[in-house]
Amino acid sequence: MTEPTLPKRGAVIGCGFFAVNHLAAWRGLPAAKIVATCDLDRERAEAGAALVGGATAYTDLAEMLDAERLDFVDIVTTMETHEAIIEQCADKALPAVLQKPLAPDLQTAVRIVERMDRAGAPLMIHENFRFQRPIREVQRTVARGAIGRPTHADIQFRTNHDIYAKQPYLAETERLIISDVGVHVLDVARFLLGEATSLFCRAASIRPGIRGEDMMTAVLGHENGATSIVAASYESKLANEIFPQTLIRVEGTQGSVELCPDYQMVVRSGDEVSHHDVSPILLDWAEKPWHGIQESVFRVNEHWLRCLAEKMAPETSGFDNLKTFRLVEAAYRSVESGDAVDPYAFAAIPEDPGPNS
Ligand code: NAD
Ligand code: 89V
Repeated sequence: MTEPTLPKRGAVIGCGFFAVNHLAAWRGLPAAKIVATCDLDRERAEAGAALVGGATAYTDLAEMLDAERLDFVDIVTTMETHEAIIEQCADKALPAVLQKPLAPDLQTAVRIVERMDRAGAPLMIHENFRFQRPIREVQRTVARGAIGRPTHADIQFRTNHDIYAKQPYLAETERLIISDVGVHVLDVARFLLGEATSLFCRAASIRPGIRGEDMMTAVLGHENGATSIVAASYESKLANEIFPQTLIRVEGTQGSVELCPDYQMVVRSGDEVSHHDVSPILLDWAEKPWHGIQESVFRVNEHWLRCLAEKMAPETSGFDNLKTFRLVEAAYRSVESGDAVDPYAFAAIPEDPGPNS
């Protein structure tokens, strides 16, 4: 008789604004059990523990890592804390999921990925835009050849939603939209069109009183010959506010696929046009308009558990996300210089040595 598969024992580090979605998503996955939460703020740690039920709340990471028998940790803290937290997890060779952005800069991001690799501990970056159902459907349409060879993509995240209300740190950070949501849409560009060999980016700071840039437009040249326009804005006063939706159009030699407002996808394949409702599932704990992102959190967690069980590299492994993060860094370099940047020439990053390294 095969042994029943015991749930993987996890801990969530960081129980602030977004962690509520991680905790709710873990609660819905029987293959995992969150046995501990940790936050510097005791009230937040205890609220997180209560959300999953039966977990122990800690305010000291070292104490939790010593006291608990864990199979993985899920780190939901802001980027400036990531390297120190990873250091402690790597010392225990603990598999870790780490929220985006991987780090404040590419050098730190490389150190984090290499530290976990040296520890032999799997690392996945919680980069969830590519796990959103509508974006998966666009990618599936392109991948199955419905539009022929991709030639162009337009990927736009434009909003005037008050993101600062729940994430006040965003108003203070020097690197704002390219780091915060540019990392999402640049990852989507890789997901849809593959690696980029050139990048030109412009940015602007529109909203009075914020420190960083809140508008970005990048033009990418991809290895497959396609061009993408990847843009994001937190100061777009549009007639139809669609936060947090990403609008996408991919054109190819045989047609096109468009992700339109309200999760409506239109495909032209040859002379045939079809319409598809690719709305995210509204999970029982989710609420609009965040439900698309919330479902993607569930999908990321599901993927992580499968990777742990099957000992396979996550789709958004640390090594993979370095390729996205290199585009973030290249975008900042391009904004600064006013020139296009070759991401490959601009910075070397380590390749995944593979499972038997
Ligand atoms: P937050 O500041 O609300 O919460 C972070 C929490 O981590 C705080 O409560 C803080 O006390 C705690 N913390 C910091 N250092 C710690 C340590 N060493 N040990 C224990 N606890 C520690 O931040 P947030 O808005 O929840 O964002 C967290 C991360 O999630 C950010 O990187 C953000 O970019 C990301 N995020 C992702 C998405 C998405 O996946 N689409 C959406 C929003 C935010
Ligand atoms: O999804 C995120 O990473 C958030 C955003 C405001 C872009 O939704 O920071």
